[in-house]
Amino acid sequence: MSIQWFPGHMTSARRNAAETMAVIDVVIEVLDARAPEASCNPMIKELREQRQRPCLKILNKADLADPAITQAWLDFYNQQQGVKAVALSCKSASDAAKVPKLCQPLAPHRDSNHKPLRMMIMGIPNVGKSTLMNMLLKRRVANVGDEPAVTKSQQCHKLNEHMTLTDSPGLMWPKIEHHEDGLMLAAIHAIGRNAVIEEEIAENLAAILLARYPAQLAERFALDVNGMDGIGVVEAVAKKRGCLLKGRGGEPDLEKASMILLTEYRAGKLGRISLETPETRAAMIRRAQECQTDTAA
Ligand SMILES: Nc1nc2c(ncn2[C@@H]2O[C@H](COP(=O)(O)OP(=O)(O)OP(=O)(O)O)[C@@H](O)[C@H]2O)c(=O)[nH]1
Ligand SMILES: [Mg+2]
Repeated sequence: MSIQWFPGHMTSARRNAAETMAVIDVVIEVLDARAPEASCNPMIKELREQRQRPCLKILNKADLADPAITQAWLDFYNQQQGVKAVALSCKSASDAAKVPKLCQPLAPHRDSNHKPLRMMIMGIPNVGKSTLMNMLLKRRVANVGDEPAVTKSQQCHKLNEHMTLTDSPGLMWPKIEHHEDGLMLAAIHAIGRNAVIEEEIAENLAAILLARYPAQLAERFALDVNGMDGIGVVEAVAKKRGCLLKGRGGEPDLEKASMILLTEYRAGKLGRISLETPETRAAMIRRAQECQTDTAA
């Protein structure tokens, strides 16, 4: 079943974003460095391009992502017109402090009291937008929390005499085209729990870990992962962590084990792990196109 999550408040959030887009100079798009393209909202691109606004793409939570893969993504984005990309961990004050200086060259005509540089932070839920806002303002103006859709409305603050900053609610889009994207977005916790089946998300995460980070997976859960598949990993985690269904003859509690795998991955306990690379993404798109051609034939 495909994953879709577009709760009601996002319709008004989209409308408000379109209005604010008319009166800002630079979009700060916060992505998740572990799945940068999956976390790129096509609706934000469309709103930005309608108004021809330049964009600073922040690959945030870089502390949780594979550094070599993050570098490959930066090279990918820095070739795009009107885009500057940087990898940061906005939980760190010194990283967040780099943001205004990176935005300034994107709108060189906006640098005075008369013409302040106006920036809007956008992105999908739970990527760290409000964390960045609070860090830059050096006070807690926005609630933050490790769950999607904490922020429900925009707020604008003066950063200094010649800069303003708007935080906005996390935005999804009405139809996620690739099922793999939905699975990755759920794994990084950008999608509400009511819209996903955790076992499916954990199984897919386990399959990615088996393919690309088997040593980290084996070490974290003390497993011999040879010959295992995704669901086999979830079952093995259940056994290792004593997650058994009561009164069912020692049957593994896959739901509980799935949450353990997801929670530990999200917290970085398996190490710095990226879910997609420019190559895996290109292959995924090729597969989808081939599938479409086959269906049309
Ligand atoms: N590891 C890590 N965690 C981060 C980073 N930035 C933010 N977080 C955490 O990510 C979670 C979400 O942060 P928020 O700032 O609330 O995210 P948001 O994008 O405003 O989320 P919504 O308002 O729900 O759209 C919080 O638990 C933050 O502490 C980072 O650079 N690294
Ligand atoms: Mg927020």
